[in-house]
Amino acid sequence: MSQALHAEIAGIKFDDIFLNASGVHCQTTAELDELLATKGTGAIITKSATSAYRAGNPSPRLSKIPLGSINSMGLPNEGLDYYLDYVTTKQADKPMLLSVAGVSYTENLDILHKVQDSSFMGITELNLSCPNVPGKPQTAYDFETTERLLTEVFAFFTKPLGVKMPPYFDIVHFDDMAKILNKFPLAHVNTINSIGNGLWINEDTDTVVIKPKGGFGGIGGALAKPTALANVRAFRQRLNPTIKMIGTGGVVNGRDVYEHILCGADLVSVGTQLQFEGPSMFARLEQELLAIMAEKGYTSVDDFRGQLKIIE
Ligand code: RRO
Repeated sequence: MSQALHAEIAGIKFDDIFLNASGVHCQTTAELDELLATKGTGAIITKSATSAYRAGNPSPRLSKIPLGSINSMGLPNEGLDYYLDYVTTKQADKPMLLSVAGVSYTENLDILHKVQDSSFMGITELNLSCPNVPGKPQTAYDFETTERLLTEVFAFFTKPLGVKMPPYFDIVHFDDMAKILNKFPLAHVNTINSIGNGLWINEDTDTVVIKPKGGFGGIGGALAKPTALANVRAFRQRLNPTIKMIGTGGVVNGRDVYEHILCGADLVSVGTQLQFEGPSMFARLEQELLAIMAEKGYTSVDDFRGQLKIIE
């Protein structure tokens, strides 16, 4: 815990700014327990839950690639009840976020009704950006459906709710999606999910490296950093200040974390690097970030959040 690294979302206080990216080290209660006990995590988030257990796509479904990872996990998870039970019964000294991801429009509504009717009072994050379910496009690339869904959701959902967004690559898309998101009392926007449907080829065998979808999968890790920073920056410039931001994508070291905060992130989540380095990574990132802050004379993340300079 560090007083320099703090954040607040929906009135919930975070004593550190790091958490896992949903999907990494968070499918089982054992993994979640481990993250809760890890020095450096200020919160944890569950694997995105569907209504029922899903085995996910066939393996190999995740591969390390130079400068990152490619995955097509296919939403393997233990089902909503498993994660709801965990976040409502676990005694924790850190906030626990519940990630949910229906594979259809109505499943999203059904899941959120169940969360609304539960005793869970923490932050729910609606994943609008799973790139890997065969035949199911990412909701957040369909702007009309996203607006319709959020309108229906906020008609009944009164608990803190954030959204996980895919990367956008066009300024008009930043403008249009921010206008939609600003219509709702969102607790936070988390950006980015993996860069959908990349392809990596093994040089020795001329073969793809993951089995599902003919080798297509979401790209994460260092390769994703410029896109992640652009999305954090673009949304921070456009979203209502009441909507907090979780920056995700391309974090390997403390400098990457620092840059996410410069672009406007309140919390920073880490996926690919956590997958390959393990939870001890968080203490390292914290040390590296604090060293950068000390060198620059900053005593709190508030001193530089959103303070990216541009060339006039
Ligand atoms: O499970 C996955 O394949 C997956 C999901 Br739900 C997601 O949101 N992002 C990702 O890279 N993989």
